[in-house]
This record gives sequence, C-alpha cells and structure tokens, in this order.
Amino acid sequence: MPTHKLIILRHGESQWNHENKFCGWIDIPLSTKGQQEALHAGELISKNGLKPDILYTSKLTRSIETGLIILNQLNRIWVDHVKSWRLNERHYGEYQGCDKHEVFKSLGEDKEKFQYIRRDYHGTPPIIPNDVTDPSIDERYADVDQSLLPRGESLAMVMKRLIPFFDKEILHKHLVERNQTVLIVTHGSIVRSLIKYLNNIDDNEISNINVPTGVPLIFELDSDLKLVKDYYYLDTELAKKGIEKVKNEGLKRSDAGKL
Ligand code: DG2
Repeated sequence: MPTHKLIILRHGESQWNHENKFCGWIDIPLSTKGQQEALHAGELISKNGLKPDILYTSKLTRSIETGLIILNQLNRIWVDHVKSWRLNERHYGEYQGCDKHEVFKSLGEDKEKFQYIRRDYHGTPPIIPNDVTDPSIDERYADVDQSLLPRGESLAMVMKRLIPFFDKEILHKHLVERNQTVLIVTHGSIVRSLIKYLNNIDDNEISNINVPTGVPLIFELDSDLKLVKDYYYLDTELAKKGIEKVKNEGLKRSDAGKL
C-alpha cells in the first residue's frame, strides 16, 4: 500500500504576529522574519527530498506569500495553486486588530478566560457587527455564499467549514486518487484543526496544542487515510521554541513594532 505525504504548515511570522496583535481574517503581510522563515521552510522541505505536486493556501496574503516563497525555493513555482477561504484563519471577531495583551487586560488579566478564547474548542471571541472588517464586503469572497462567511469563530466552527472540504478535495482527490504530495500553507487554528482531525484528538486535549510559524509538519497516511506513524516537524528544535513563544503570547506586554 503506498504512503501518501501531506506537508502542512502555518505561514511565516506576519507583521501583526510580530506586533502581538490578533489577525484573524485581516490581511496582513509577512514580516522580514516571516519571509526568512518561509525560505527556511523551503530548505527543510527540499533537504528532506519532498516534492509537492500541488499547493493549497488560504485567501490571505501571509499564507500565499509563504507558499510561493517555498515553491520558489523548490524550483516548483509551476505546480497548481488552489486558494480557498475555507483555509482562512479562525475569524477573531471583535478582537481582530487588537493587541493581545490589551485583550488579556480587558479580561481582568484572567489567564483562564484569555486562554479559553484562544485555545478552547468552543471558545468564541465577541462577534463583529457590520463594519469594515466584515468579510462580506471584501471582493475576494464575492463568489462565496455570504451566509457562510464568519464574523467570529470557535475552533469547533472552523472545523465545520474546513473538514468536509479538506476530506473530499485534498485527502481523497489529491492524496489518494492522484497519489500526489500536497503542501498546505495555512494558519495556526487551521493547523490545529487538521492535527485534531487526523489524530482524532479529543475536544479537551486540543487546547494544549500550539503551532509555531513557518515549521513544516509531515503526515504520512496509507490509502485508507490512517496515519502510518505520528506526525512530525521537520525541525523539532525550532518547532519547540516556536510553540513555547505562541503559547505565552498576550500574557506579557510586547513592545515589538512600537517606535
Ligand atoms: C493568529 C493566531 O493566526 O493567533 O489570528 O492572530 O496563524 O494567522 O497568525 P495566524 C491570529 P492565536 O490564536 O495564536 O492568538
């Protein structure tokens, strides 16, 4: 039975990751460090002899930019590239654009409340009213059924819009039927959702999983879509450092990005 490879990663650091602000569906480009992380991700994929046949990204620049830097590094800029809103980050509702530490303070510096919204399977940020961050007025989503566009999501809500697409379009069509190596460059909450789905992680346990920027994860599956071994990062030390950083974001003031 052939083994199918799925390469999944969170985009390189964005300017707002650097400034410690919630991004969600706001379209923020990579920081200089994020561009370097993307280059390094490309090197890791190349060193491991992996050759993606197709690239999937979200509709957001930080994910698209990272994917293209990687493909360029691999001399595979010519492969098919699918951009889907279903791979967009979790919509962070009213917190989009807010400094993470300010949100923490607004919750009375209650670590549990703050981490509930960031990491609990059902934790939902306050939903946005109709304003300039409403995805329904963004032309890139013009062809999407407007009633599907989110205004604030929990991880559970993300999985509802993501998994049927991932299962049918990516796993069955490309991985199994066409035996292709698929590269997915997406966002923290989407990677967490895919880890949860592929590893059958329970709703409580998923709150302990954090995803670093720019480090590729490998999933090896058989044709029945069972994992043949545990998923792994291509650079475990780098992943460890990145995970620790992400876990504690917002708990302390960050002066990054301030003049
Ligand atoms: C981050 C996740 O998503 O933030 O929306 O700010 O992957 O697009 O940088 P990404 C955001 P946390 O849930 O880790 O606070």
